Amino acid sequence: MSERERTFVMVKPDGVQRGLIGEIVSRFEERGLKLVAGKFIEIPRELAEEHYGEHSDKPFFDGLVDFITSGPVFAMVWEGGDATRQVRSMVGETDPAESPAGTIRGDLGLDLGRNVIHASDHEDPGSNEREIDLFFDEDELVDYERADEGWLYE
Ligand code: DGI
Repeated sequence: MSERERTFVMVKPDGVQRGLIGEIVSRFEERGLKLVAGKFIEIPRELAEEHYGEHSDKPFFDGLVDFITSGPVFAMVWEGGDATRQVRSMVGETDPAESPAGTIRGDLGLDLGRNVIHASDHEDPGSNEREIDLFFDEDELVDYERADEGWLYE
């Protein structure tokens, strides 16, 4: 059985303004992932710079920070078996143009700089925990059992 873990997901300002929060939350809920935290916030610039710190030397960094702080985002924590990899496979590639139909970016986005959603990187071990810590306090994460859990895992 795959190991249960938590992963960080965020509907970016373009997804919020385009009314896609419900659609995105539904996809993860229907997949069987469990929502353990969620909040609607405007990201302070300092937090945005820390969150995207690995890109600080890239030419698109300032534009990326401007964009992610340009309006509210919906930040979430989802839990499930192998959740980081499962979520990333549902999100698609970084560039919506490279993302297959059926993925969130492939169905809902067109442009690399407006790709609707952020999700922790399964190829960067520990990024899920780091990002959850960055955006949420421990007491904002809710422990509970979802009624269908017995039917989702072997
Ligand atoms: O984890 P991802 O969001 O798929 O991708 P990432 O961590 O490599 O990059 C973070 C965000 O930065 C990405 O969602 C969109 C933006 N980005 C990445 N590469 C480029 C970029 N934006 C522009 N304008 N140009 C890029 O080459």
